[in-house]
Amino acid sequence: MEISRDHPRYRSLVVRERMSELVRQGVVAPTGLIAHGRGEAFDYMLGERTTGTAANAEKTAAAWLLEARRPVITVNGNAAGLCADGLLSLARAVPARVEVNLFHRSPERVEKVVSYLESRGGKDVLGRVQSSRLEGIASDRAMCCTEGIYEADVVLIPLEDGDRAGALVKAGKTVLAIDLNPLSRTSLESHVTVVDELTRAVPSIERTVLELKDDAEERKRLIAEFDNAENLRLSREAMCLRLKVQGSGF
Ligand code: PTJ
Repeated sequence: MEISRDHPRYRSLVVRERMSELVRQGVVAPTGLIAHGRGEAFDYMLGERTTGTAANAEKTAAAWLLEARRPVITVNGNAAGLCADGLLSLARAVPARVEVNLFHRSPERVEKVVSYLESRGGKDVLGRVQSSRLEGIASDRAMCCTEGIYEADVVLIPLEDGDRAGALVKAGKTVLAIDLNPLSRTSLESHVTVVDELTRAVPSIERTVLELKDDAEERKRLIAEFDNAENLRLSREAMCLRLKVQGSGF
């Protein structure tokens, strides 16, 4: 579909077209479009901007990634479709392993998402061979890579489902989520929830990774002072304010 650059929602329409095309290619799950629409609605309520609260969560996530012994970034179809280059760049900056882990899991789709990341320059992307299981999930979604999620101490989960976020927490991992819905189980269960749109959050986390590389003191301060319940409360408050003061662009 031809999209006019003058359209006020140009970027959103372009992203929707790309996600639809990636559904046709089998990278994004059909229901990934529903998840994307839910994300768009929450982002609208945020004013499609990174709040101060989200910026602080992004800094804290960067600090955790740098403090980790074995950091892993998980990637599903939506995350790959929206932000493959950004996530691979962040993984190189930390450095962290990248593991494809899907909600709608089939060997064919895992292969498609891994290959898609490789076509964008991803090296050593994990996911094809998943021989370990996360405790607490009955289905195949418990499967993960031994040298990836299973042995990770810190896991960044963009757009994760609640069951797996909870299982990762129970498994003793420090869980960093990127999720525009401050009410989701993933948001509530994670240690650090970045309530921001993925394509804004990931470059912001990477910028802080570069800034904090040689600043262990600031990393420790960010981690010690972070309170996820308060972070989520402030994120909900930002949405309420936006709804009350419609169109103010505050
Ligand atoms: O590729 P698969 O098979 O692993 O499936 C991926 C999806 C996303 C379909 C699957 O994990 C799923 O159903 O997720 P949920 O439970 O719908 O959760 C997705 C969360 O991400 C929701 O809370 C959305 O609000 C949020 N979200 C959607 N788009 C974005 C987002 N958060 C940040 N940035 C976005 N662009």
